[in-house]
This record gives sequence, C-alpha cells and structure tokens, in this order.
Amino acid sequence: MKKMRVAVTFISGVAIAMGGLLASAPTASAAGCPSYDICFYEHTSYAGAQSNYASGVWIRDLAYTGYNQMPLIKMNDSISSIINNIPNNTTPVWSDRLMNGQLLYVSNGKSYANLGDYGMNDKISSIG
Ligand SMILES: [Ca+2]
Repeated sequence: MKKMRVAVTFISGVAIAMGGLLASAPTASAAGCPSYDICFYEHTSYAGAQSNYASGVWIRDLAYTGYNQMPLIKMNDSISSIINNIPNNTTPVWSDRLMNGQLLYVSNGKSYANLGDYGMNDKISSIG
C-alpha cells in the first residue's frame, strides 16, 4: 500500500513537471534568467547547464580551474546562449583567454538565443 502511494506521487510529480515545461517553453527567455542577473547557457535557446551572476562577471580564463566555486569555469568553449538582465550593463565576452580574440558586447535587456549568429558559439573563454 505504501509503495503504491509513492508510485502515484511520483507520476503526478512528473505530470506537473511536464506541464510546467510545456507552459514555460514559449517564454523561456523571460523566465529562465532572473531580473538583475546575467545568465550563461551551455546550449542554444537557453538550455543545458546554466550560470547566473547578479553583479556582472569578470573572468580572465574560463579554462582555469583554480576558482572551482564558479560554475562558469566549467563552461569554457561551451557557452551557446546568453541573457543579460543587469540594468545599465554591457558585458564583453571574448573567444580567447585574457580578453583576447573575437569580441562580442552582450548588452543589457538583450537575449542572445544562438551565439552562432554572432560567430561565437562554443567559443567564449574570458568575460569582462
Ligand atoms: Ca575559446
């Protein structure tokens, strides 16, 4: 009897999760990144691993593992979409470490669903 109840709870939980996913899909860009945060995503269209930063970002080398408290460190050459919700903020992102290589300015209030549109898919190695 107890096992049965657990199974029923699990199934209804999945149904709720799927319903939430379906309902939020069209507004993923608005819902996925909190106000006053800049959000980096592993995949296009704000999917996959996500790192949010509330006060801007300055990271010289995403491949440097010394700062393992920063989730972004694991995203070297793997960021594919970005949302910038930090007011009055423009965040430069670079294809190479130490602010070198190709540069893209990620402006406040803008969503970049596919960095490939800017030639920057899976390339970002430093930010700031
Ligand atoms: Ca790179």
